[in-house]
Amino acid sequence: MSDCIFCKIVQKEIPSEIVYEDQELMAFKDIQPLAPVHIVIIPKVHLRSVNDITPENEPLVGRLFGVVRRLAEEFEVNESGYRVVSNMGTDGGQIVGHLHFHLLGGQALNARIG
Ligand code: DGP
Repeated sequence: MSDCIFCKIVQKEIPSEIVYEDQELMAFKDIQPLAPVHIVIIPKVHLRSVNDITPENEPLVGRLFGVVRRLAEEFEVNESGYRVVSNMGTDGGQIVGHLHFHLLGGQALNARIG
């Protein structure tokens, strides 16, 4: 998608602090961190949100969660705890229309949702 910020990050047209990359997945530090550890994990293929996940790409999303687990270890929040969030649509507060998961940790997070 030519006008998608995260597709531009995938294409390296926009610089980002990449912390993981393989053929299908990428993870980079959020530009507006909400916690000491705030990493965005995405599939490189342009899916708009969780709503776009089909049986065909479920294995990819499963693998993405394996990356989340490894990043939690690498950034040393696996013991203390962390949160994985995917915002969807207007009410979900989604700003960037490319499926992504936030990995947040490094401090006690407010348990309240919304
Ligand atoms: P949301 O769509 O509400 O789940 O949040 C999108 C997140 O993406 C937000 O926390 C900020 C981050 N973000 C937006 N643009 C960029 C960018 O150009 N670079 C990086 N690293 N993060 C970005």
